[in-house]
Amino acid sequence: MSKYTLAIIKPDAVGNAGAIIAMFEKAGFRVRAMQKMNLSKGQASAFYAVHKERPFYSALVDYMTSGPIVPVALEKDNAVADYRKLIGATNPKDAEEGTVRAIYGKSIEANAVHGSDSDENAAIETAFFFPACELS
Ligand code: 3AN
Repeated sequence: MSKYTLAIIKPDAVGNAGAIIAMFEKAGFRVRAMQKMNLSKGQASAFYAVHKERPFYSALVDYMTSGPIVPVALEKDNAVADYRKLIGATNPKDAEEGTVRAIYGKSIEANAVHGSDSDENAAIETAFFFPACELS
C-alpha cells in the first residue's frame, strides 16, 4: 500500500491552491513538501514523457508551462488510490460531484490537478520535484 503520491496544482487552478490543499488535508493527506514554480518546456516534456506519442502531448506541455504550478508531495496510507478518488475522473465533466476536478476543473486539459497513477510513478514523480531530503 503506497504511502506517498505526487499532486500538481495546474496553472488554471493555482488561484485556488489554498482551497485545494485544504481539500487534500481534510481528506487525511499530510503535505510533506510543496513549492510554487514555473516548469521549463524541457522539464514539462520530461515529466510527461510517457505521453509523448499521444496527440495532445505538445498542447499539454504548452499548457503546463503557461503559468506557475504547485507540486505537492502528499502522504497517507493508500495514497495513490485515495488521491485519485479525491480528484475524480480526468475529464471534469465525468468527475464525481464533490471531487477536486468536478469543482475546479475547466476542461480535460485544464483539469485543475495532476495525480500519480501508480506507486512506481509516485516515487519517480515525487523525486522529480523534491529530493528525498526535502520530504521531512
Ligand atoms: P490523469 O491525469 O487523470 O492520470 P492521463 O494520465 O491520462 O490522466 O493524462 C495526463 C494529462 O493529459 C491529463 N491530466 C490531462 O491534462 C491531459 N489529457 C489527457 N487526455 C487528454 C485529451 N484527450 N486531450 C487533452 N488533454 C488530455
